Amino acid sequence: MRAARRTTLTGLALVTAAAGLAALPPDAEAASPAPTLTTAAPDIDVARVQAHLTELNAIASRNGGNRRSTGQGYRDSVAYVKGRLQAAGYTVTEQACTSGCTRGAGPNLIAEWPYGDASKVYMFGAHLDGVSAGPGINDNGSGSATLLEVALKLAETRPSMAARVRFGWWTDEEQGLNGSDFYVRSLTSAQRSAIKAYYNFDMVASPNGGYFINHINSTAAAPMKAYWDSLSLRPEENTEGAGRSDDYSFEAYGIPTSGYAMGASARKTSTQAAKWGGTAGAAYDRCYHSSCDTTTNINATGLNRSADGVAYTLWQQAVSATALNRAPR
Ligand code: DTR
Ligand code: ZN
Ligand code: ZN
Repeated sequence: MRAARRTTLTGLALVTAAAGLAALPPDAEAASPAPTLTTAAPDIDVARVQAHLTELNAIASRNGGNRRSTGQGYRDSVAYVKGRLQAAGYTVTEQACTSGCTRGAGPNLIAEWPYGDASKVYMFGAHLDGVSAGPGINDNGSGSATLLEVALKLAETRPSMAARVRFGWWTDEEQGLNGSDFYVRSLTSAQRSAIKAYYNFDMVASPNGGYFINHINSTAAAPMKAYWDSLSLRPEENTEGAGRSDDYSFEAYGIPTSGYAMGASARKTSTQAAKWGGTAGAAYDRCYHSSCDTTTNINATGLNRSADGVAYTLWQQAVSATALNRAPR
């Protein structure tokens, strides 16, 4: 769903590739229109993100009520995300976590959009596992479903790429950031230095949430912040989540990181309630790590603003206005 007031940024970003077009007389252009290239980020339909959440909730229900990394609920979550990506044309890799993970944990899932300069990789990640207590829909179906829908939108849009985009869905985060740590540890130093930024999405639809950005004043965070600033959301630093999610695995190796979050068990201050609405003195997510973290534990407005900002950031970092490096249609 298109958020109000996003026209400012899309208007600025809309670029028609003029190369070759300017020399043509208007009638020749009309007779044989060159393909219009645009760098404007697409709108992400929040209803489609919510449909993925409904699937993840159903997967938990069929598997003892959770999607913990060692259970069938996690393996079915991997199969769901993988199947949707493959149907859209991605080559998807399951990476077994062979050290540092809980015994029996399922794999990480990695998908790269294989166009653009391979020496510049922008990664977008979310943990796909949950805790044992419940279905894990805000934590972290929200981040997982957001990335799935953005990846599908990228494959559908097929823009010209300046850089590579790689998506990661991590296993065993809830037991200590283990899947993402294994992934980064397994890369060569050359592969690590090719990653120009890693963006993390963990709890992006908290019902009483706020608008938090990891390393909000960093270069990597600039497009994330620009998008939420364009909606006048006045985002703040994600202090509650610092060092507590998979971005930390990348940060530990010196890779620039950022991401969105809407908050966990910490309580909203009165200042925050005054600027964002919601209930002062109550947790951002009262169902954090509980059985009530179901599809009803989702703030659709926050989810929509997060998903559109992920797409905006991806397009800013990796999409090009030239006709190069474009997937065939
Ligand atoms: N999502 C949590 C980690 C966490 C704790 N507080 C915050 C705040 C904002 C984002 C994430 C977190 C977990 O995976 O348990
Ligand atoms: Zn989480
Ligand atoms: Zn958690």
